[in-house]
Amino acid sequence: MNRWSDRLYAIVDAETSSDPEELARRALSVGCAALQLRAKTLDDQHLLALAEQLNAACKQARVPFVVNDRPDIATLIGADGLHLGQDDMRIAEAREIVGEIDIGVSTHNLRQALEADRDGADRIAFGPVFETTTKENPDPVVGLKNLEEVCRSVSCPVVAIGGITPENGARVLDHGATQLAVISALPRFLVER
Ligand code: TZP
Ligand code: MG
Repeated sequence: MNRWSDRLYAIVDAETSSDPEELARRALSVGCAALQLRAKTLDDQHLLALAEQLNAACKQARVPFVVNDRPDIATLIGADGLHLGQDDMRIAEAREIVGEIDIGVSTHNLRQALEADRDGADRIAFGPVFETTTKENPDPVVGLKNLEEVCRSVSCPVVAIGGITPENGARVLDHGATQLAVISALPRFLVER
């Protein structure tokens, strides 16, 4: 455990991490509140194998495991959550496939956040809060003021994403985010104390 463990939504990105299994193992051993697998370019066989491995590790650590983009894979492996983007399936359609597991939705402005909340999202991700180089063609930076407004306006938990580091993490939490979703700075959040 460290000071971030209860608030860290660790995203293991198969494209940018040289060893996704090792990174996931480390996140689970130091401590995180949830772990998501993001793999935009892996073929289905490798995605399924990696998702199965991380899901088993998460189950053992009693940490919810979330699959990005793929309701079919989430269902097949028995994941705890599914994460959808603005261009993915709608919540109601995904719900038909995944049943009662948690569904999160990426949002980039107040309108999208309110819509996802109204449509029954179990959590929303809001960002990019700061500049990020991880996402291709990211939406405009939303900043802390907009984050605070969204956190005040929706009823579901808000996970802040985009450019979050150990240096700015406390400020992001102070503006109402429930959790910090982190990709590139994840190893830096995993120092033991
Ligand atoms: N959605 C908004 S920003 C982002 C995603 C997937 C990337 C976040 O990556 P990082 O490296 O933590 O800035
Ligand atoms: Mg997506």
